[in-house]
Amino acid sequence: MPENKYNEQSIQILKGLDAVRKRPGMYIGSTDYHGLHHLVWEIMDNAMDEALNGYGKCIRVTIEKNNVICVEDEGRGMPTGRHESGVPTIQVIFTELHAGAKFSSETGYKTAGGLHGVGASVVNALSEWLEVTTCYNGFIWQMRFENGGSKIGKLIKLGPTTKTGTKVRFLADKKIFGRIEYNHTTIKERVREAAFLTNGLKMVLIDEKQGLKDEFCYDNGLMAYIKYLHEDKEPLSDIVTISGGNKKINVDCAFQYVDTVQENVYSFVNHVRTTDGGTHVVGLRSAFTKAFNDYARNNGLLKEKDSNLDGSDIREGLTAVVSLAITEDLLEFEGQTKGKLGTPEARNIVDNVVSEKLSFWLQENKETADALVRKMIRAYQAREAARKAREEVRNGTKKVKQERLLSGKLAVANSKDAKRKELFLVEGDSAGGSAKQGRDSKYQAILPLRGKVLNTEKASKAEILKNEELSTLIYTIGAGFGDEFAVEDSNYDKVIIMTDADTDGAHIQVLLLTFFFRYMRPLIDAGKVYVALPPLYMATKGKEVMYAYNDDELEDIRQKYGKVEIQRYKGLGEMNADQLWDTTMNPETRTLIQVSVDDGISTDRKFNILMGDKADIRREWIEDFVTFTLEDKYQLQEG
Ligand code: TSJ
Repeated sequence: MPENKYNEQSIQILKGLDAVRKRPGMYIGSTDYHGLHHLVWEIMDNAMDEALNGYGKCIRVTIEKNNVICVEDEGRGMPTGRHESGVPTIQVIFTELHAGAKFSSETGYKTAGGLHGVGASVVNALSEWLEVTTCYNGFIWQMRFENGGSKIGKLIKLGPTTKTGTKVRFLADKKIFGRIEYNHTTIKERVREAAFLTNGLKMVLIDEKQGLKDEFCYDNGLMAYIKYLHEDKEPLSDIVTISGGNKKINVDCAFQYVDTVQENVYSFVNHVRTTDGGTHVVGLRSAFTKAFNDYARNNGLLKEKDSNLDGSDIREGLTAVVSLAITEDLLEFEGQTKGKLGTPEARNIVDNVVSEKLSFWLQENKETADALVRKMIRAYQAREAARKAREEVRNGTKKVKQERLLSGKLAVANSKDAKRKELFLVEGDSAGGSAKQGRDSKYQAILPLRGKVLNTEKASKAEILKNEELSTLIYTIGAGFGDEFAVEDSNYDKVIIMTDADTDGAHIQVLLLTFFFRYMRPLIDAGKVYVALPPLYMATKGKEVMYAYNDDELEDIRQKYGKVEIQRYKGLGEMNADQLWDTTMNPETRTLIQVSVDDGISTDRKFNILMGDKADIRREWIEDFVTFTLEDKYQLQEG
């Protein structure tokens, strides 16, 4: 029972927290891995707010041994006075939904609290316990909540201090989240990102479970960010940084061109990623289009008869980070997930700031600028060639398409029901043979892949269409690729990558996932891309046959059955058709790993590293590949 009196207001409050516990998804999106980490982001964002407004130079995040999360800042502390209702303000902040905003200063910058943030009370509602300790006005204060905020402790004055700052520790509720397991890499990337976005702020991550400590602090964060993203890339320009703006909107931008075809524009508003861009990104793009076209014309690289360079050609190989600080009164967000900036003023400010500095930079660096423009003209020509190739294909006869499919030795599924059909991409002809024999031919199609899959991180669209394996894959799925990919046209509900559980198999997985990530991203986002999980061992005892998918399972079988005969599968080809069906393909018994990507920058970087130029870095990553994918990118699901 709460220690405070049960008045009408506290009943209201408990109802609010109860609503959060009843429907957590409404407040944090989901109760899986993402939802759990959302709690950490929420608390971190509050500490970041304080730093963003200039209070405190260090934020420390700790993953404690028992999965308690601790976030500490060196800000002003939290106000310890009483709210007009008579209860401590801190209590209101942690028990009343959406109370946070009311207690922040009106004119300052705001991070997630003002965006899609849900408030500290939601974290409290979803925690077994939460404890806040704050040094404010010369004293240390502490308050503790239990059981989703339903048991409220007293605000206790612990003693005097000369410091200021706030520390929040909480244990997420396993009744809500099931297993409480934080991902070190996910949290580390977020902590690092925070440091990139706030010059001079020291971000520390301590992982007590793994005994790891990381510190990130940058004087020129955006430049360091680009350097980090381009670790293994061949640069075509220096890293350029641009800053400007007015009292209400501050613009920081950094960019660099590298030797690839991808465009990567990462945008932030008040330190929160705007995944869907918005007016600031529109302004940035418009500045690049204008500045490069002006430069190309003024310097005779585009003649009068030539048409302007297209924005998409100008942005090939460009990585840019644009980070805005906007005062609360001008903040506007759009879209379902509120990931898109709507503030109209942001467009012109970014456009003006970037245009001016970019034009100046181009004039000052003519050699680089000329080389970039020549590359853009080549990009335009390549795009034209790819468009022609696509048109030929689209206008081609059925016979041409049929030949393409046959050349890939696709074993089609008989059903026409795209909602139930599955496409297995199988490594090698021999495994392909077993898969064709073992499958359910009504719903399962098999496409064997021979040899190496093309590395699409470096390839142009025209090269992809020329590549037999990938063009067959594109026609088989039947929904186009690249910008024109239309997931609703997919001939299959699941596309399942089935490779051997060895390094070669992992490499083929990476190459295929790179292709899906870069050219059929909506297929991944729709949850239609999977990796099959074949067993590593077959154990037999008399007539009984058992399969183990990892060493732990094998050990379990040994414990349970004593002496068993064990066969280690080196590849899918060693399994006969029945075994392959039973263990890996039968929807009733198989385990599939659904591929999902965090909308993070780190994902992009991983693909860059995996598929980029520097073979030595790549090899290291590939050797780690299985752990990397299981922890960071794949979520296990049955069925
Ligand atoms: F999320 C949270 F509430 F639990 C939380 C808040 C967690 C952490 C780690 C830090 C914080 C936090 C809040 N750090 N610093 C503050 N600052 C204030 O709440 C504050 C202090 C002074 C004034 C003022 O106008 O004097 C205003 C505010 C919002």
